[in-house]
Amino acid sequence: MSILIRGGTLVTAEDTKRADIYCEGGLIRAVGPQLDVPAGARVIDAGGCMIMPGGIDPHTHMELPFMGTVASEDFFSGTSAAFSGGTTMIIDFVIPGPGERLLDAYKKWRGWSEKAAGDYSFHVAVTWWDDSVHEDMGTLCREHGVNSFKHFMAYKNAIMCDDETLINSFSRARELGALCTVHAENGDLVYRLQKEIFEKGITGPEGHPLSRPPEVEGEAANRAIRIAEVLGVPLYLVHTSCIDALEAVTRARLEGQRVFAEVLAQHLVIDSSVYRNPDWDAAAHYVMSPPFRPREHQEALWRGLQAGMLQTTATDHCCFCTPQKRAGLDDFRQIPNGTGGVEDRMSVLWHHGVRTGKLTANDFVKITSTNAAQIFNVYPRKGSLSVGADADLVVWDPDARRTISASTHHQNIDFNIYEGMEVQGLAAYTLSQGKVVWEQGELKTERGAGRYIDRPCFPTYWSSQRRRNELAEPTAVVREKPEQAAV
Ligand code: URQ
Ligand code: ZN
Ligand code: ZN
Repeated sequence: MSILIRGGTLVTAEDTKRADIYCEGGLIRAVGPQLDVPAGARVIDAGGCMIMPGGIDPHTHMELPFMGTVASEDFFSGTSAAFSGGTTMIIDFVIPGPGERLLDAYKKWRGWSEKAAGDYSFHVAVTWWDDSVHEDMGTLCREHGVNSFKHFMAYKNAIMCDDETLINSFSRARELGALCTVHAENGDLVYRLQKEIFEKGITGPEGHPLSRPPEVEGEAANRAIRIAEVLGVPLYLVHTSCIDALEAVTRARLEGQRVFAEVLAQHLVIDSSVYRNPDWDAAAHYVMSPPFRPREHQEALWRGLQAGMLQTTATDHCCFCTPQKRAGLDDFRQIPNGTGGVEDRMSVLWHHGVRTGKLTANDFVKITSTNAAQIFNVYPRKGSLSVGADADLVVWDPDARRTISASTHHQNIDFNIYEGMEVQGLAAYTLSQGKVVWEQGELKTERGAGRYIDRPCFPTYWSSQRRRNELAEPTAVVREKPEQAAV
Protein backbone atom coordinates (compact mmCIF):
# COMPACT_ATOMS: atom_id res chain seq x y z
CA MET A 1 0.00 0.00 0.00
CA SER A 2 1.53 3.35 -1.02
CA ILE A 3 -0.14 6.70 -0.77
CA LEU A 4 0.87 10.14 -2.00
CA ILE A 5 -0.91 13.03 -0.29
CA ARG A 6 -0.43 16.14 -2.32
CA GLY A 7 -1.44 19.77 -2.35
CA GLY A 8 -1.60 20.11 1.42
CA THR A 9 0.19 22.21 4.02
CA LEU A 10 2.32 20.25 6.43
CA VAL A 11 1.98 21.47 10.03
CA THR A 12 4.31 20.07 12.67
CA ALA A 13 5.38 21.20 16.14
CA GLU A 14 8.25 23.05 14.49
CA ASP A 15 7.02 24.46 11.19
CA THR A 16 4.36 24.96 8.53
CA LYS A 17 5.10 24.42 4.85
CA ARG A 18 3.44 23.52 1.57
CA ALA A 19 4.60 20.01 0.72
CA ASP A 20 3.54 16.59 -0.48
CA ILE A 21 4.07 13.47 1.62
CA TYR A 22 4.59 9.93 0.38
CA CYS A 23 3.91 6.86 2.52
CA GLU A 24 4.82 3.26 1.76
CA GLY A 25 5.19 0.13 3.85
CA GLY A 26 3.71 1.83 6.90
CA LEU A 27 6.36 4.56 7.01
CA ILE A 28 6.75 8.10 5.74
CA ARG A 29 9.14 7.76 2.80
CA ALA A 30 9.35 11.25 1.31
CA VAL A 31 8.31 14.82 2.10
CA GLY A 32 8.73 17.67 -0.36
CA PRO A 33 7.19 19.94 -2.99
CA GLN A 34 5.68 18.41 -6.16
CA LEU A 35 6.67 14.80 -5.44
CA ASP A 36 6.37 12.45 -8.44
CA VAL A 37 3.57 9.88 -8.28
CA PRO A 38 5.20 6.47 -7.85
CA ALA A 39 3.63 3.71 -9.98
CA GLY A 40 0.62 2.14 -8.29
CA ALA A 41 0.40 4.75 -5.57
CA ARG A 42 -2.97 6.06 -4.48
CA VAL A 43 -3.12 9.86 -4.68
CA ILE A 44 -5.10 11.86 -2.14
CA ASP A 45 -5.68 15.47 -3.02
CA ALA A 46 -5.37 17.41 0.23
CA GLY A 47 -5.77 20.83 -1.37
CA GLY A 48 -6.74 23.36 1.27
CA CYS A 49 -6.16 20.95 4.13
CA MET A 50 -3.33 20.58 6.60
CA ILE A 51 -1.36 17.40 7.15
CA MET A 52 -0.37 16.81 10.79
CA PRO A 53 1.10 13.98 12.84
CA GLY A 54 -1.68 11.70 14.05
CA GLY A 55 -2.96 12.63 17.49
CA ILE A 56 -1.64 10.81 20.56
CA ASP A 57 -4.00 10.50 23.53
CA PRO A 58 -1.78 9.68 26.53
CA HIS A 59 -4.66 8.89 28.86
CA THR A 60 -7.44 6.37 28.07
CA HIS A 61 -9.10 3.45 29.86
CA MET A 62 -10.57 1.05 27.32
CA GLU A 63 -12.67 -1.76 28.88
CA LEU A 64 -11.44 -0.85 32.35
CA PRO A 65 -12.91 -2.96 35.20
CA PHE A 66 -13.74 -0.23 37.76
CA MET A 67 -16.20 0.43 40.62
CA GLY A 68 -17.98 -2.88 40.11
CA THR A 69 -18.46 -2.63 36.35
CA VAL A 70 -16.43 -2.52 33.11
CA ALA A 71 -16.01 0.51 30.85
CA SER A 72 -18.26 0.10 27.79
CA GLU A 73 -15.61 1.10 25.19
CA ASP A 74 -13.22 -1.65 24.21
CA PHE A 75 -9.85 -1.44 22.49
CA PHE A 76 -11.28 -2.01 19.01
CA SER A 77 -14.21 0.40 19.18
CA GLY A 78 -12.17 2.95 21.14
CA THR A 79 -9.17 3.09 18.80
CA SER A 80 -11.59 3.17 15.85
CA ALA A 81 -13.48 6.12 17.33
CA ALA A 82 -10.12 7.78 17.97
CA PHE A 83 -9.28 7.51 14.26
CA SER A 84 -12.47 9.34 13.33
CA GLY A 85 -11.25 12.33 15.33
CA GLY A 86 -7.64 12.24 14.09
CA THR A 87 -6.04 10.35 16.99
CA THR A 88 -3.82 7.45 15.87
CA MET A 89 -2.26 6.27 19.13
CA ILE A 90 -3.47 5.88 22.70
CA ILE A 91 -1.55 5.23 25.90
CA ASP A 92 -3.84 3.23 28.15
CA PHE A 93 -3.37 1.92 31.70
CA VAL A 94 -2.72 -1.46 33.25
CA ILE A 95 -4.23 -1.16 36.73
CA PRO A 96 -3.40 -4.15 38.98
CA GLY A 97 -5.72 -4.77 41.90
CA PRO A 98 -4.06 -4.51 45.33
CA GLY A 99 -1.90 -7.62 45.72
CA GLU A 100 -2.05 -8.49 42.01
CA ARG A 101 1.37 -9.01 40.42
CA LEU A 102 2.06 -6.17 37.99
CA LEU A 103 3.30 -8.62 35.40
CA ASP A 104 0.09 -10.69 35.60
CA ALA A 105 -2.04 -7.58 35.19
CA TYR A 106 0.11 -6.43 32.26
CA LYS A 107 -0.36 -9.77 30.47
CA LYS A 108 -4.12 -9.58 31.10
CA TRP A 109 -4.36 -6.13 29.54
CA ARG A 110 -2.19 -7.18 26.60
CA GLY A 111 -4.75 -9.92 25.94
CA TRP A 112 -7.61 -7.42 25.95
CA SER A 113 -5.80 -4.97 23.69
CA GLU A 114 -5.04 -7.47 20.90
CA LYS A 115 -8.36 -6.43 19.30
CA ALA A 116 -7.21 -2.79 18.92
CA ALA A 117 -7.55 -1.18 15.49
CA GLY A 118 -4.91 1.45 16.26
CA ASP A 119 -1.52 1.52 17.94
CA TYR A 120 -1.38 1.59 21.73
CA SER A 121 0.95 1.45 24.69
CA PHE A 122 0.50 1.09 28.46
CA HIS A 123 1.34 3.00 31.60
CA VAL A 124 1.40 0.48 34.47
CA ALA A 125 -0.14 1.51 37.77
CA VAL A 126 1.55 0.78 41.08
CA THR A 127 -1.37 0.25 43.45
CA TRP A 128 0.44 -1.58 46.30
CA TRP A 129 4.00 -2.43 47.33
CA ASP A 130 6.18 -5.36 48.15
CA ASP A 131 9.37 -6.84 46.73
CA SER A 132 7.48 -8.37 43.81
CA VAL A 133 6.37 -4.89 42.68
CA HIS A 134 10.00 -3.75 42.78
CA GLU A 135 10.94 -6.79 40.69
CA ASP A 136 8.07 -6.53 38.21
CA MET A 137 8.78 -2.85 37.56
CA GLY A 138 12.23 -3.85 36.44
CA THR A 139 10.96 -6.68 34.24
CA LEU A 140 8.36 -4.43 32.63
CA CYS A 141 11.00 -1.83 31.80
CA ARG A 142 13.65 -4.24 30.59
CA GLU A 143 11.48 -6.73 28.69
CA HIS A 144 8.14 -5.10 27.87
CA GLY A 145 8.77 -1.55 26.74
CA VAL A 146 7.14 0.14 29.72
CA ASN A 147 8.71 3.47 30.72
CA SER A 148 5.94 5.03 32.85
CA PHE A 149 4.30 4.05 36.12
CA LYS A 150 0.99 5.54 37.35
CA HIS A 151 0.03 6.27 40.93
CA PHE A 152 -3.54 6.96 42.05
CA MET A 153 -3.50 9.20 45.13
CA ALA A 154 -7.32 8.93 45.16
CA TYR A 155 -9.75 5.96 45.35
CA LYS A 156 -9.20 4.96 48.99
CA ASN A 157 -9.81 1.29 49.81
CA ALA A 158 -9.39 0.47 46.12
CA ILE A 159 -6.32 1.46 44.07
CA MET A 160 -5.03 4.38 46.15
CA CYS A 161 -1.31 4.71 46.91
CA ASP A 162 -0.16 5.95 50.31
CA ASP A 163 2.96 8.10 50.60
CA GLU A 164 5.17 5.13 51.46
CA THR A 165 4.15 3.41 48.22
CA LEU A 166 4.73 6.63 46.26
CA ILE A 167 8.20 6.92 47.75
CA ASN A 168 9.10 3.27 47.13
CA SER A 169 7.83 3.40 43.55
CA PHE A 170 9.35 6.77 42.67
CA SER A 171 12.71 5.58 44.00
CA ARG A 172 12.48 2.39 41.92
CA ALA A 173 11.51 4.37 38.82
CA ARG A 174 14.58 6.55 39.28
CA GLU A 175 16.82 3.44 39.25
CA LEU A 176 15.11 2.20 36.08
CA GLY A 177 14.98 5.46 34.14
CA ALA A 178 11.18 5.41 34.12
CA LEU A 179 8.73 8.33 34.43
CA CYS A 180 6.26 8.55 37.32
CA THR A 181 2.73 9.82 36.71
CA VAL A 182 0.08 10.64 39.30
CA HIS A 183 -3.64 11.11 39.65
CA ALA A 184 -3.37 13.87 42.26
CA GLU A 185 -6.31 14.01 44.65
CA ASN A 186 -6.04 13.44 48.40
CA GLY A 187 -8.06 10.22 48.65
CA ASP A 188 -8.37 10.35 52.44
CA LEU A 189 -9.86 13.85 52.29
CA VAL A 190 -12.23 12.79 49.51
CA TYR A 191 -13.38 9.82 51.58
CA ARG A 192 -14.14 12.02 54.59
CA LEU A 193 -15.89 14.73 52.56
CA GLN A 194 -17.97 12.15 50.69
CA LYS A 195 -19.18 10.74 54.01
CA GLU A 196 -20.00 14.16 55.47
CA ILE A 197 -21.84 15.29 52.34
CA PHE A 198 -23.80 12.06 52.00
CA GLU A 199 -24.81 12.17 55.68
CA LYS A 200 -26.09 15.71 55.13
CA GLY A 201 -28.58 14.12 52.74
CA ILE A 202 -26.86 15.19 49.52
CA THR A 203 -26.95 11.88 47.63
CA GLY A 204 -27.16 13.08 44.00
CA PRO A 205 -24.37 13.80 41.46
CA GLU A 206 -24.09 17.34 42.86
CA GLY A 207 -22.35 15.73 45.85
CA HIS A 208 -19.47 14.56 43.66
CA PRO A 209 -17.72 17.93 43.09
CA LEU A 210 -18.52 19.01 46.66
CA SER A 211 -16.45 16.05 47.92
CA ARG A 212 -13.45 16.84 45.69
CA PRO A 213 -12.87 20.61 45.81
CA PRO A 214 -9.82 22.09 44.04
CA GLU A 215 -7.89 22.23 47.32
CA VAL A 216 -8.02 18.42 47.48
CA GLU A 217 -6.29 18.24 44.08
CA GLY A 218 -3.91 21.08 44.84
CA GLU A 219 -2.69 19.45 48.07
CA ALA A 220 -2.00 16.11 46.38
CA ALA A 221 -0.37 17.75 43.36
CA ASN A 222 1.98 19.69 45.58
CA ARG A 223 2.72 16.65 47.76
CA ALA A 224 3.59 14.48 44.74
CA ILE A 225 5.72 17.29 43.30
CA ARG A 226 7.62 17.71 46.57
CA ILE A 227 8.18 13.98 46.99
CA ALA A 228 9.49 13.84 43.41
CA GLU A 229 11.71 16.83 44.08
CA VAL A 230 13.27 15.33 47.20
CA LEU A 231 13.80 11.98 45.46
CA GLY A 232 15.10 13.69 42.32
CA VAL A 233 12.70 12.13 39.82
CA PRO A 234 10.71 13.74 36.98
CA LEU A 235 6.93 13.74 37.44
CA TYR A 236 3.90 13.84 35.11
CA LEU A 237 0.55 14.96 36.51
CA VAL A 238 -2.45 13.57 34.65
CA HIS A 239 -5.75 15.48 34.24
CA THR A 240 -4.70 18.75 35.88
CA SER A 241 -8.14 20.31 36.34
CA CYS A 242 -7.85 23.38 38.54
CA ILE A 243 -5.93 26.51 39.50
CA ASP A 244 -4.65 24.91 42.71
CA ALA A 245 -2.87 22.10 40.88
CA LEU A 246 -1.74 24.35 38.04
CA GLU A 247 -0.11 26.69 40.57
CA ALA A 248 1.81 23.79 42.10
CA VAL A 249 3.04 22.74 38.65
CA THR A 250 3.96 26.31 37.70
CA ARG A 251 5.93 26.94 40.89
CA ALA A 252 7.91 23.72 40.39
CA ARG A 253 8.62 24.35 36.72
CA LEU A 254 9.71 27.92 37.35
CA GLU A 255 12.17 26.56 39.90
CA GLY A 256 13.59 24.19 37.30
CA GLN A 257 11.97 20.99 38.55
CA ARG A 258 11.19 18.47 35.81
CA VAL A 259 7.41 18.36 36.12
CA PHE A 260 5.08 17.74 33.19
CA ALA A 261 1.32 18.19 33.28
CA GLU A 262 -1.63 17.09 31.18
CA VAL A 263 -5.03 18.70 30.77
CA LEU A 264 -8.17 16.99 29.50
CA ALA A 265 -10.01 18.61 26.58
CA GLN A 266 -13.24 18.43 28.56
CA HIS A 267 -11.79 20.26 31.57
CA LEU A 268 -11.01 23.18 29.24
CA VAL A 269 -14.56 23.73 28.00
CA ILE A 270 -17.08 22.24 30.49
CA ASP A 271 -17.75 23.72 33.94
CA SER A 272 -19.30 22.45 37.18
CA SER A 273 -22.79 23.77 36.40
CA VAL A 274 -23.42 20.39 34.72
CA TYR A 275 -23.86 18.81 38.18
CA ARG A 276 -26.83 21.06 38.99
CA ASN A 277 -28.90 19.62 36.12
CA PRO A 278 -32.28 18.57 37.57
CA ASP A 279 -32.17 15.48 35.34
CA TRP A 280 -30.30 12.84 37.40
CA ASP A 281 -28.87 10.99 34.38
CA ALA A 282 -27.69 14.18 32.69
CA ALA A 283 -25.83 15.24 35.85
CA ALA A 284 -24.41 11.75 36.49
CA HIS A 285 -22.99 11.62 32.94
CA TYR A 286 -20.39 14.17 34.09
CA VAL A 287 -19.22 12.29 37.18
CA MET A 288 -15.51 11.86 36.67
CA SER A 289 -12.47 12.66 38.81
CA PRO A 290 -11.19 15.26 39.16
CA PRO A 291 -14.64 16.79 38.64
CA PHE A 292 -15.56 19.66 36.31
CA ARG A 293 -14.71 22.95 37.97
CA PRO A 294 -16.21 26.46 38.14
CA ARG A 295 -15.53 28.61 35.05
CA GLU A 296 -12.48 30.49 36.36
CA HIS A 297 -10.52 27.24 36.33
CA GLN A 298 -11.06 26.75 32.59
CA GLU A 299 -9.62 30.19 31.87
CA ALA A 300 -6.55 29.42 34.00
CA LEU A 301 -6.04 26.05 32.28
CA TRP A 302 -6.08 27.70 28.83
CA ARG A 303 -3.45 30.16 30.07
CA GLY A 304 -1.47 27.22 31.43
CA LEU A 305 -1.49 25.64 27.95
CA GLN A 306 -0.51 28.91 26.29
CA ALA A 307 2.32 29.46 28.79
CA GLY A 308 3.68 25.92 28.33
CA MET A 309 2.97 24.93 31.92
CA LEU A 310 0.62 22.25 30.59
CA GLN A 311 2.28 20.24 27.82
CA THR A 312 -0.21 17.58 26.74
CA THR A 313 -3.94 17.15 26.23
CA ALA A 314 -5.82 13.90 26.77
CA THR A 315 -9.33 12.59 27.32
CA ASP A 316 -9.21 10.06 30.16
CA HIS A 317 -11.67 8.18 27.92
CA CYS A 318 -13.39 5.86 30.42
CA CYS A 319 -16.96 5.19 29.29
CA PHE A 320 -19.85 4.12 31.48
CA CYS A 321 -23.31 4.10 29.88
CA THR A 322 -26.36 5.51 31.65
CA PRO A 323 -27.51 2.17 33.15
CA GLN A 324 -24.00 1.75 34.57
CA LYS A 325 -23.97 5.28 36.02
CA ARG A 326 -27.33 4.49 37.74
CA ALA A 327 -25.47 2.18 40.15
CA GLY A 328 -25.17 5.42 42.13
CA LEU A 329 -28.85 6.39 41.93
CA ASP A 330 -29.14 6.55 45.73
CA ASP A 331 -25.53 7.39 46.52
CA PHE A 332 -23.28 9.55 44.34
CA ARG A 333 -20.25 7.67 45.71
CA GLN A 334 -21.32 4.61 43.72
CA ILE A 335 -21.54 6.36 40.35
CA PRO A 336 -18.73 4.89 38.20
CA ASN A 337 -16.26 7.70 37.60
CA GLY A 338 -15.43 8.41 33.98
CA THR A 339 -16.45 10.16 30.76
CA GLY A 340 -15.72 9.65 27.05
CA GLY A 341 -14.20 11.98 24.45
CA VAL A 342 -11.42 10.19 22.53
CA GLU A 343 -13.23 11.02 19.28
CA ASP A 344 -13.77 14.71 19.96
CA ARG A 345 -10.54 15.91 21.61
CA MET A 346 -8.83 17.35 18.54
CA SER A 347 -11.89 19.12 17.09
CA VAL A 348 -12.74 20.61 20.49
CA LEU A 349 -9.18 21.89 20.90
CA TRP A 350 -9.00 23.23 17.35
CA HIS A 351 -12.34 25.02 17.64
CA HIS A 352 -11.85 26.48 21.12
CA GLY A 353 -8.07 26.81 20.97
CA VAL A 354 -6.85 27.58 17.45
CA ARG A 355 -9.95 29.27 15.99
CA THR A 356 -10.07 31.60 18.98
CA GLY A 357 -6.40 32.52 18.56
CA LYS A 358 -5.33 31.06 21.92
CA LEU A 359 -3.10 28.51 20.16
CA THR A 360 -1.27 28.40 16.84
CA ALA A 361 -1.62 25.39 14.56
CA ASN A 362 1.91 24.39 15.60
CA ASP A 363 0.92 24.62 19.27
CA PHE A 364 -2.03 22.39 18.41
CA VAL A 365 0.31 19.71 17.04
CA LYS A 366 2.51 20.00 20.12
CA ILE A 367 -0.31 19.51 22.62
CA THR A 368 -2.21 16.85 20.68
CA SER A 369 0.73 14.75 19.54
CA THR A 370 4.40 15.75 19.61
CA ASN A 371 4.82 16.64 23.29
CA ALA A 372 3.28 13.33 24.38
CA ALA A 373 5.54 11.47 21.94
CA GLN A 374 8.61 13.19 23.38
CA ILE A 375 7.64 12.92 27.05
CA PHE A 376 6.83 9.20 26.70
CA ASN A 377 9.86 8.54 24.48
CA VAL A 378 8.34 7.44 21.17
CA TYR A 379 9.44 10.51 19.18
CA PRO A 380 10.14 10.85 16.25
CA ARG A 381 8.62 7.45 15.39
CA LYS A 382 5.38 9.00 16.60
CA GLY A 383 4.37 12.65 16.77
CA SER A 384 6.38 13.75 13.72
CA LEU A 385 6.21 13.84 9.91
CA SER A 386 9.86 12.86 9.55
CA VAL A 387 10.98 10.50 6.82
CA GLY A 388 11.19 7.10 8.46
CA ALA A 389 8.51 7.85 11.04
CA ASP A 390 5.37 5.71 11.26
CA ALA A 391 2.88 6.89 8.65
CA ASP A 392 0.35 7.96 11.26
CA LEU A 393 -1.09 11.22 10.05
CA VAL A 394 -4.26 13.23 9.76
CA VAL A 395 -5.45 15.34 6.83
CA TRP A 396 -7.03 18.13 8.82
CA ASP A 397 -9.79 20.25 7.27
CA PRO A 398 -9.83 23.50 9.24
CA ASP A 399 -13.06 24.66 7.60
CA ALA A 400 -15.21 21.54 7.99
CA ARG A 401 -17.86 21.72 10.69
CA ARG A 402 -19.95 19.26 12.65
CA THR A 403 -22.25 19.15 15.65
CA ILE A 404 -21.06 16.68 18.25
CA SER A 405 -23.74 14.18 19.28
CA ALA A 406 -24.14 10.68 20.69
CA SER A 407 -26.51 10.07 17.77
CA THR A 408 -23.62 10.30 15.32
CA HIS A 409 -20.44 9.60 17.28
CA HIS A 410 -18.47 6.35 16.93
CA GLN A 411 -17.84 5.90 20.65
CA ASN A 412 -19.50 3.01 22.43
CA ILE A 413 -21.40 5.08 24.99
CA ASP A 414 -25.02 6.28 25.05
CA PHE A 415 -24.26 9.94 25.70
CA ASN A 416 -21.67 12.55 24.71
CA ILE A 417 -20.36 15.11 27.20
CA TYR A 418 -20.09 17.64 24.34
CA GLU A 419 -23.67 16.96 23.09
CA GLY A 420 -24.79 19.71 20.74
CA MET A 421 -21.43 21.48 20.61
CA GLU A 422 -20.68 22.87 17.14
CA VAL A 423 -17.03 22.52 16.19
CA GLN A 424 -15.02 23.62 13.18
CA GLY A 425 -11.89 21.68 12.29
CA LEU A 426 -12.23 17.97 11.49
CA ALA A 427 -10.19 15.01 10.33
CA ALA A 428 -10.91 14.52 6.63
CA TYR A 429 -8.58 11.50 6.35
CA THR A 430 -6.70 9.57 9.03
CA LEU A 431 -3.84 7.23 8.16
CA SER A 432 -2.52 4.60 10.54
CA GLN A 433 0.61 2.66 9.55
CA GLY A 434 0.22 4.21 6.09
CA LYS A 435 -3.32 2.87 5.57
CA VAL A 436 -6.44 5.03 5.28
CA VAL A 437 -8.56 4.17 8.34
CA TRP A 438 -10.90 7.18 8.19
CA GLU A 439 -12.01 8.76 4.96
CA GLN A 440 -14.57 11.52 4.51
CA GLY A 441 -16.80 10.30 7.31
CA GLU A 442 -16.30 6.56 6.91
CA LEU A 443 -14.27 4.25 9.19
CA LYS A 444 -12.14 1.62 7.46
CA THR A 445 -10.63 -0.10 10.46
CA GLU A 446 -9.43 -3.65 10.95
CA ARG A 447 -9.83 -5.48 14.26
CA GLY A 448 -6.40 -6.40 15.60
CA ALA A 449 -4.43 -4.21 13.19
CA GLY A 450 -3.18 -2.06 16.08
CA ARG A 451 0.29 -2.72 17.51
CA TYR A 452 1.68 -2.54 21.00
CA ILE A 453 4.28 0.24 20.95
CA ASP A 454 7.37 -0.28 23.09
CA ARG A 455 8.50 2.80 24.98
CA PRO A 456 12.18 2.59 25.98
CA CYS A 457 13.23 3.87 29.40
CA PHE A 458 15.19 7.08 29.63
CA PRO A 459 18.89 7.42 30.31
CA THR A 460 19.27 7.95 34.04
CA TYR A 461 20.71 11.43 33.53
CA TRP A 462 17.19 12.31 32.34
CA SER A 463 15.27 10.36 34.91
CA SER A 464 17.13 11.68 37.91
CA GLN A 465 17.42 15.32 38.79
CA ARG A 466 19.49 17.02 41.45
CA ARG A 467 17.46 18.87 44.05
CA ARG A 468 17.77 22.63 43.86
CA ASN A 469 19.89 22.81 46.98
CA GLU A 470 21.36 19.34 46.89
CA LEU A 471 24.90 19.19 48.23
CA ALA A 472 27.36 18.18 45.53
CA GLU A 473 28.01 14.99 47.41
CA PRO A 474 26.63 14.74 50.96
CA THR A 475 29.45 13.59 53.25
CA ALA A 476 29.65 12.47 56.85
CA VAL A 477 31.29 14.72 59.44
CA VAL A 478 34.33 13.13 61.03
CA ARG A 479 34.25 13.68 64.78
CA GLU A 480 35.78 12.28 67.96
CA LYS A 481 33.43 10.01 69.90
CA PRO A 482 32.46 11.72 73.15
CA GLU A 483 33.98 10.06 76.22
CA GLN A 484 31.60 7.47 77.67
CA ALA A 485 30.15 9.26 80.75
CA ALA A 486 30.99 7.37 84.00
CA VAL A 487 27.70 5.84 85.23
O1 URQ B 1 -9.24 8.30 37.59
C1 URQ B 1 -9.10 7.88 36.45
O2 URQ B 1 -8.31 8.42 35.68
C2 URQ B 1 -9.87 6.71 35.92
C3 URQ B 1 -10.30 5.75 37.00
C4 URQ B 1 -11.03 7.20 35.08
N1 URQ B 1 -12.09 7.85 35.82
C5 URQ B 1 -12.11 9.18 36.10
O3 URQ B 1 -13.06 9.64 36.73
N2 URQ B 1 -11.13 9.96 35.72
ZN1 ZN C 1 -7.37 9.65 37.18
ZN1 ZN D 1 -7.63 8.03 34.01
